[in-house]
Amino acid sequence: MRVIDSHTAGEPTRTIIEGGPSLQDGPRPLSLKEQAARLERDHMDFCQSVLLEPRGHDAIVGALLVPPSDPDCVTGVIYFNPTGALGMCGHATIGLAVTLAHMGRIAPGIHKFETPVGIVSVKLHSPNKASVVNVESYRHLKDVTLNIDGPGPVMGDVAWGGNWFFLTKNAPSSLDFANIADLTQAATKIRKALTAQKITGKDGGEIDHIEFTGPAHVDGNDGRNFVLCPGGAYDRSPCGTGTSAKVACLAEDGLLAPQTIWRQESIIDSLYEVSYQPGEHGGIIPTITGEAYVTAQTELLFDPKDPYAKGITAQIP
Ligand code: PYC
Repeated sequence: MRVIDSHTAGEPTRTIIEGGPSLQDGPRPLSLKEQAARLERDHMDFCQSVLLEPRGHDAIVGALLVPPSDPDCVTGVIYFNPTGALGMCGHATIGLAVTLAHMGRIAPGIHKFETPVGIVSVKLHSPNKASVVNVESYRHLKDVTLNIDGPGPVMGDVAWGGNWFFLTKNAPSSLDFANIADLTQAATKIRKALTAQKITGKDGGEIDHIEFTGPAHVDGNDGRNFVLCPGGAYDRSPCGTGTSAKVACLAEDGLLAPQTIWRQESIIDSLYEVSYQPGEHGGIIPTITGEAYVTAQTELLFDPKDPYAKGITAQIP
């Protein structure tokens, strides 16, 4: 299997160039959403073997390239992590654009990618910098109170940015690199409480990303976050879909005007610039700008005698 690795603002993406599973095998072509469901149903061993140790680690997001159903798109893509498929992924879309440029498949300019939750357009500014015009993002629930054993009630919003997020304004510890273990533990409790209290996104969508937000550390920036991704890994980048969800909440509260730049820091101090235009259905269309770098071109080998050929699956919480 051939892969190209990149990182976007510190968060890794592994793009599968050759050797991924085929998700189409019936008489009727499946939509990308159906193909993502099939990836989760039938190919979790592929997702885990490609991403987890000993070949990788649980923070990597995979990008499986598939033919687009819309001929205007350069490619279709299904993002996945070791626990399943993602709807959209902001950092991986920037990473994919930079990877396709590295391969000579796209040049600076505007390109469309088809994802399971809709078409996104990507402006490649230079070999390492891209802006993603994301799917329409919106707040679904405001000021939800969750009861958590230990810390007590936690209040937050439920918002969509291409994935479902629970966003709180009060982090349990300051948003510092040194507190990642505490933040991870607190966010994991919140995710469990959301499930136990049956709080979901629209149409029962699972809220699988938890985002603590707070003030920026650097003058001139606007905010900072910590995002726990599905599974146990935190996002090293400011999370493209998470910042889309955050900006949707700010817009709805009248705290950020259209076309105004919001500079979002991650827990490792990396940065995205995000702005928005009003969407057609009452939400916003965010544009996320960031930088990515290619880190490796690799052939992955799978020896059937290797007891860990399918990854160290005990890493999945
Ligand atoms: O950038 O949207 C994102 C993302 C989601 C999960 C990891 N990164």
